[in-house]
Amino acid sequence: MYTKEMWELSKKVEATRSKRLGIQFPRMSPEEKLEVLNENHPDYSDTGFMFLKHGVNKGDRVPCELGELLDGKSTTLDKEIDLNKVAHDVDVLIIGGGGAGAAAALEAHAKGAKVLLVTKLRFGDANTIMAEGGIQAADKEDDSPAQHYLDVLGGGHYKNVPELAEALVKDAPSAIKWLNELGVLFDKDKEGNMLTNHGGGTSRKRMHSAADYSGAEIMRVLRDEVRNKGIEILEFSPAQELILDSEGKIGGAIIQDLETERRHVIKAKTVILTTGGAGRLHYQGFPTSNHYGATADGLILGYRVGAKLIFADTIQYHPTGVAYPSQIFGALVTEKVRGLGATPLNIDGEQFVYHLETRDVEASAIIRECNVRGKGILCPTGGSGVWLDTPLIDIIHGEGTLESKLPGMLRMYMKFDLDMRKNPILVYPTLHYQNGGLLIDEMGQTKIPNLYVAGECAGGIHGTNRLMGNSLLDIIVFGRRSGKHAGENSKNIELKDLTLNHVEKFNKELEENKINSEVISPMILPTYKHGSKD
Ligand code: MEZ
Repeated sequence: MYTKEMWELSKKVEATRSKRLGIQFPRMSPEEKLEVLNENHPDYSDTGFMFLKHGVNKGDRVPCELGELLDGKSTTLDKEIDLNKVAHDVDVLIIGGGGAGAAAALEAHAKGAKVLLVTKLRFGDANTIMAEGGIQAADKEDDSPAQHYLDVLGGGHYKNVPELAEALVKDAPSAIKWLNELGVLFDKDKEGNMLTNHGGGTSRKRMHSAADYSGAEIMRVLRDEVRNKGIEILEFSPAQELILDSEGKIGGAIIQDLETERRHVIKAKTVILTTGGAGRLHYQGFPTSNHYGATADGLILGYRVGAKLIFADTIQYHPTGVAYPSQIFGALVTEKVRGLGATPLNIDGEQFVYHLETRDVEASAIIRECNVRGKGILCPTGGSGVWLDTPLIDIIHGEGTLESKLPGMLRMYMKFDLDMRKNPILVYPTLHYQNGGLLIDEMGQTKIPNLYVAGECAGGIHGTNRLMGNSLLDIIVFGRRSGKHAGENSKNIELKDLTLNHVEKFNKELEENKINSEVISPMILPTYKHGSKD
């Protein structure tokens, strides 16, 4: 519920509405975009980053919180692990239980491989299930993968690895078809045609959705399918370290059972890392839309065996996180809200940015409005935000639209006696996604033989800024590609003796570089202790 003062301020939104209706706010020129990014986006700040002193990315810039974990120590240095005592021996080990892991598991299984999926929380507890707005695919007549490709590159500041962006857009129509046939209930018209929307930076309406719980719907189906196929799953079993064999090929992983705290050796001919993002590291003090387990585990595990990071210093701050009420501070307000026409407004009820700029530009404009121009609305619990004029949705598309297209959003705000259909909501950027990650090729392979990465912990696909709906897409495209390739590849692999020598070598390199950290990594679970910065 708003305070009296906030209700008063919200009247300005109503007062300016008729004047704003039907008028499109101008998009920024390339020069204006560069300026707002340089001066406001957290990625462009001089603070909040450090330079790595060791490993394959020595000299590269990473967020401090990630750097501290990359500088951290492995729990396996105690040498108490007997690598000959193998708990599971599989062809394909998948580490991570979100959409990419599930898609990879299904495809590897279809190749006849023995698959094990381990995940640190429950299967499905991942950013996939929290994704709301949709998944992109150019499968309509007025669209094409080539058009999608141009949007992906434009959004990514032309830094994308071209082959990865190409694979993403080319596989997109078949990814939707696959999901649809598996049973995902996409939004359709009466004739059964898929309904699609715009997202920020898209030149065509190609966002396929399931109301505003698209990720949950996709995860529901994938999780069922993995279980139906009888694929083995170990829950509450985070990976602590990757194992190599004496030839330097991937050989498996050490996992820990969170309940018994016992460690187990998993021997595997191929490993696919699908551990997701890093929002729970709260870079630069930002709140996050991410799930509890998003602590960059895959980046730490991959880096220790020598896999290269790309664009690890580019983070996505979703323009519209909840600024108020504080109980849901940082939660996602899906871009679909703006896709349906809601516009951001300042304290005077004036629009200050086109509502569908790419995410980095949109977020920067909101940060500028609040922190530089002083035109944000102060929240009684701290910080500030801008209005999102959500009543516009029903005004533009007709009564009942918001309720039918954004039921989750409506319910979330109703819990706090705020009706988005009648009242604007307050938003501010929230840490949403890591644009970069471990560098892969078109089949999801890293340079470490038989180590694959898919989903949010992979890097290069989106350049330095991902567009809405291309994450649900990449988990399917690269999950499937890596699962197929690993499943097939595993038939020709013979593992030699397993070893953790690389961990000792890595530790030695830390010591040589005078890095003497007490931090243990991967982090596994974030702490939210009283007095901590998060
Ligand atoms: O791709 C995303 O991050 C997404 C769909 C988010 C959203 O705003 O709903």
